Amino acid sequence: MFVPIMLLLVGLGTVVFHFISPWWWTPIASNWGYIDDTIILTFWVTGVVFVGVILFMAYCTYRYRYKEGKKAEYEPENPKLEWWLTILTSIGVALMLAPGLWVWNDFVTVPEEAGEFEVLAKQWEWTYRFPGKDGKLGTSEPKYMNDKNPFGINPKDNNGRDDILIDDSEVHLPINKPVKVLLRSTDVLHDFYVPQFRAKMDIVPGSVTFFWFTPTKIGEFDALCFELCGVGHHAMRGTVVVDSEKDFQAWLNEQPTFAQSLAEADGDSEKNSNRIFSEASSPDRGIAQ
Ligand SMILES: [Cu+2]
Repeated sequence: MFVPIMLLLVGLGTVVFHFISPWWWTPIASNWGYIDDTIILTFWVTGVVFVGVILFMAYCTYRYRYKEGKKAEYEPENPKLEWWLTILTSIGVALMLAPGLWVWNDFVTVPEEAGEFEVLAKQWEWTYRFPGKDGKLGTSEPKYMNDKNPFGINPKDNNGRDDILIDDSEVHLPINKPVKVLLRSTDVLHDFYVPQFRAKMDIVPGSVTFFWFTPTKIGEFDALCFELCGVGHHAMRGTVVVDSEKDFQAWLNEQPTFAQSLAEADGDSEKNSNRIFSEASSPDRGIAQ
């Protein structure tokens, strides 16, 4: 009796712990309730199977326990049972995976009205860039990166001159506005993750990855790097502040544009900034990676 009772206790304990566990997700602060729904569905499917298997094992270890003179039968094939197992397993796996196809499709289909901003990751900090008044981010390339142009914005691209640079780990976003997050890295793999937004994406040097979401709660949230990226990985943290539209605009207006930050970097002179433009674009300038 010992084994069946222990099995039942393990099953019961696991289920009870799942419901009273002190570890659960932080309250959601974005539109991605779908992500939670699919995980909860997975918990249900795997939970039902787990309880079923435990009960079955407890029953078998009790019903077929050792008895004097009883002999086990050898039955290597049972097509009927195998069919049932195959069908039930397929239904379970399909239930877990199929909803993900719809959710993923949504996840990579950015709404047309979405705004955008860029996250630039480097060991071990976050910086950000917003499009300026023209609504367009300027093109960027590693060859333009230097001390005065850490974002590597193409100085010849007019779309980039009014880009707003956030050379700080804290970024603000307006509430209830869908936003496309473009992700770049200057060095190694990183991953931008705000747990409350239920959305994250790897950042791959040499390419621009993206995801989108709509912040739905005003507040301050931790942005974590979710890809082991070196000894400072644990400290690679940022802050996303979700503001009302008014507060967001007020904050954004205080941030320097690319043209301004270039001028500032070169002694507040617009004339000098033009010189940097031409310097930065010469091919032999240092590349930051
Ligand atoms: Cu990182």
